[in-house]
Amino acid sequence: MSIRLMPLVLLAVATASTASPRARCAPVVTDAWIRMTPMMPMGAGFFSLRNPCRAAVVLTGVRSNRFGDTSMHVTRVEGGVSRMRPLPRVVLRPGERADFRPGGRHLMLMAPDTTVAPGSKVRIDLLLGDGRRIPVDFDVRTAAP
Ligand SMILES: [Cu+2]
Repeated sequence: MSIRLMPLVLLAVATASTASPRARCAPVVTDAWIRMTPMMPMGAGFFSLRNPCRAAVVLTGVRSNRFGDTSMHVTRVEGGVSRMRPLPRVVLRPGERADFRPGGRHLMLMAPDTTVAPGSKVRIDLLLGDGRRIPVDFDVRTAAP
C-alpha cells in the first residue's frame, strides 16, 4: 500500500465505525408536551430538540398511532394575521437547538384517539432524514407547564 492511500483507508474505517447503529449519536429531546383543548378534536405538540452530534440532523416529520393525522407546522404573522404553514423539515447543524413552542413551530396532531387525555402520556416518533425514528413520550396538558 502506498502512503498516498492511507488517508482513504482511515476515512473508510471511520465511516464504518459510525455506521454501527448502537454507536450512532442521536439528537436529544426535552420538555415534550401536548396541548389538548377540551372539546377540540386536535392537539398541538411542543418540545426542544438539540443536536449534540458532529453531523447535521434533519427532522422530516412525526408519526403516532394515537392520532389520525400528524404534521409539522410553523405559525407566522403575515400582514398582521397569524397563519399556520406546513413545515417540511428542520435542519439542525452540530450544536444547534430548535424549539417547538406556542406561537411558533408546533406539531399539528389531528383526530386523537379517545384515550388521549390530560394527565396521560402519548408516544410520538420523530422521523429523521437518515431513516431513524426517535420515540418520545409527550405529557398531555390543557395549558403550558
Ligand atoms: Cu398547526
